[in-house]
Amino acid sequence: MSVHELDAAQVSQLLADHPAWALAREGKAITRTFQFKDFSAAWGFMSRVALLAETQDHHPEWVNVYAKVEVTLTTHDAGATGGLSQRDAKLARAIDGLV
Ligand code: H2B
Repeated sequence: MSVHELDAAQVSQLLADHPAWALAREGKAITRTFQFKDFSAAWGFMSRVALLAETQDHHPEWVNVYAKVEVTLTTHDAGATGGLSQRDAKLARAIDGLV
C-alpha cells in the first residue's frame, strides 16, 4: 500500500528533529550508527528495536559488526520506488528513546 513520501521541507524538519540521524541513499533514507561496549549489548539493542519495529509494522535495515550497529530507515511503500515517510520519523524517535 502506498505511503505518503515526505517532501523536501518535511525531510528538513525530520533531520532537525532527529539530529543524530543523517540523510542517506540520495535522500531516500536516514541512517545512524550506534556503538556499544560489546556484541551482547549490540544484540540486546537490536532485539529491543526488533520488538519496537513489530509494534509499528515498520522495519529497519541494519548491519552489525561486533559492537557496532548501523541502522538505516526507509519506507519501501513510499512514493514510486521507496523513500522517507513519517513512519521513519516515528521509528527513529522510538529508537532514540532506547539509548
Ligand atoms: N518496513 C519498512 N521499512 N518499509 C515498509 O514499507 C514496510 C515495512 N512495510 N514493514 C510494511 C512492513 C508492509 O510490508 C506490511 C505489509 O505492512
